[in-house]
Amino acid sequence: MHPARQALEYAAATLGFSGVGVANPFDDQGEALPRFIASGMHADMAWMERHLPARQNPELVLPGVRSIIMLTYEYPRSDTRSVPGSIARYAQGEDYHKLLASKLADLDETLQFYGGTQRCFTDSGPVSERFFAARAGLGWIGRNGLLIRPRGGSYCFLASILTTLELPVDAPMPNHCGNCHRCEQACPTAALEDGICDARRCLSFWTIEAKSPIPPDIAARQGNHLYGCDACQEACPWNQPRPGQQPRIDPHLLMPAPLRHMPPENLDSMQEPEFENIFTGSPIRRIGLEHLQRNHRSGQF
Ligand code: B12
Ligand code: SF4
Ligand code: SF4
Repeated sequence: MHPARQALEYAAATLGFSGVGVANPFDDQGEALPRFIASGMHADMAWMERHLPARQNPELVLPGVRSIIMLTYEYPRSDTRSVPGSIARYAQGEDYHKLLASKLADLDETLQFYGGTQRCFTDSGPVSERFFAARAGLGWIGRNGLLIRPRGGSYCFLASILTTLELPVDAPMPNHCGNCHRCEQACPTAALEDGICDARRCLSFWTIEAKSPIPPDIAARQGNHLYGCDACQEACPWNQPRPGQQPRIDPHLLMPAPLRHMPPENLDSMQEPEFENIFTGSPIRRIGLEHLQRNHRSGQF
């Protein structure tokens, strides 16, 4: 094994990453992303338009890039209930951007030792993380648009390291969705079509990213989704618990008791200091109190 790859795998496992793979940054990404943007499926996420050139050409993100290292980091599979409503699994605990940033900085240091220059991201940069994770052999892109791993399903964060080191690439794996369409059937707002999620219909977009009021036709199907949505993952057979497969979950990502047990009336009448108290350090803080209350007023709790 390439010595840098060996060191990387060892360091990544020590830091709690569950998978590592390497892809060629210049693999053809096809037309899915430009089509997504041209048809307006990115809703009002204007930054996606700005990122498009860099997404399609990793050389613009890191001049001299030779490899893209993709990593997975598990998040909880347990239920999503908090008393005020359902919170997507990935957002129940501490903010993963911060949690993973320091681990990625450690991996950057490891690779510097081998002469590499790196840029690291997790959901934070102009990198097609699902595409490269699939190319790096970590899983396949399911009909819900997510990276599915045969031994872990889709409940994981993806992180990427662009490096100037030339590392041997991994082989992609076949798609195992077969004739299953459960994710499409389970989506409350019919947002999935041909493996692409239309953000204009997605509850994750409306409860997290949207700055405007949730439109009535979406709100009518919101159910108890307070922040994010996991319906297209809960339906997936690859996410069902299997005997002998209990991944180690970082305790920082578990839902803290004050959030799990917060009475709903507290949310409706909450003021900024209490919001800061409960949500500092959580990814939910980013949307602010006003939008969390908007989500609570519009759904069916
Ligand atoms: C924008 C965004 C969103 C938006 C838009 C969703 C969407 N339609 O992608 C919103 C806010 C709605 C969202 C929601 C969610 N998101 Co999001 N999101 C992103 C982000 C920042 C960009 C995704 C994007 O560009 N989408 C547009 C599509 C067209 O591009 P793409 O996903 O990269 O797909 C590529 C391939 O599929 C490929 N492709 C597709 N078809 C074909 C066919 C051929 C032939 C070829 C060659 C290529 C190809 O082309 C695309 C470009 O390379 C990524 C992080 C990142 N930088 O990648 C996270 C990310 C995809 N999100 C993530 C998560 C966890 C979620 C949610 C589950 C959160 C939640 N519980 O509420 C939901 C799931 C919704 C869903 N079913 O997709 C994770 C996914 C982890 C995983 N296991 O896959 C990511 C990777 C963040 C991370 N680093 O962990 N998200
Ligand atoms: S996150 Fe929810 S609304 Fe969005 S595509 Fe998946 S099931 Fe549909
Ligand atoms: S629910 Fe079925 S179709 Fe959807 S991603 Fe999972 S296996 Fe694929």
